[in-house]
Amino acid sequence: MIIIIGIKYKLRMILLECHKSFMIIIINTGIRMLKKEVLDLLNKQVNLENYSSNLYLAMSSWCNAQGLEGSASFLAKHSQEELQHMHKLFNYINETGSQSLIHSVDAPENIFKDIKEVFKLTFQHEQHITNKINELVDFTLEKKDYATFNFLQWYVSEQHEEEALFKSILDKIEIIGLDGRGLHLVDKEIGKLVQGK
Ligand code: OFO
Repeated sequence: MIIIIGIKYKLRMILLECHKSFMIIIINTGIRMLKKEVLDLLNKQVNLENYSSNLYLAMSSWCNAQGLEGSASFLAKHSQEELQHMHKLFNYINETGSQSLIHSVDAPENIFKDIKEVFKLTFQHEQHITNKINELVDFTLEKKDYATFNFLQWYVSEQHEEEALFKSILDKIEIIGLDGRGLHLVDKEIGKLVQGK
């Protein structure tokens, strides 16, 4: 007699147990796999987070070349955070038994007009990311993928914080200005954000 339990989802483990004339095959099914359209969008987001990390790293490098150490270390740290965002998505996808796909990413800008342009671009980029996250959230609801919808709430809150952070830096630049010692003061203020001072 053969009893097979659970063949609905991805096969993870097969345990054979022989007992006299009975053979029981237990198949541990793992958890639900993602719908293909949801998976495709999540994979796009993985690569977008990777791009964000590279973009902020390129900005950090530019700041460093200008002697703007505070901004350089702030952006390098933020580049690391973007990698964490990428890995969080990557892990979620793989935990569902689906496969996260890593693609090549476009080269980011490397040359900027001034520090104001750098932070204007970061703010615009974060707004773009927020739109992408919102599209994903909408789509998961439409597809009734409540687990992914729930998972994405972390990104919704994170985007709110990031937009507020980059907007506050832009405000500082506006208030202090970049003339005379302004640039030095701005850079110092941005550097303080690394230690959360
Ligand atoms: Fe800066 O944002 Fe990622 O998600």
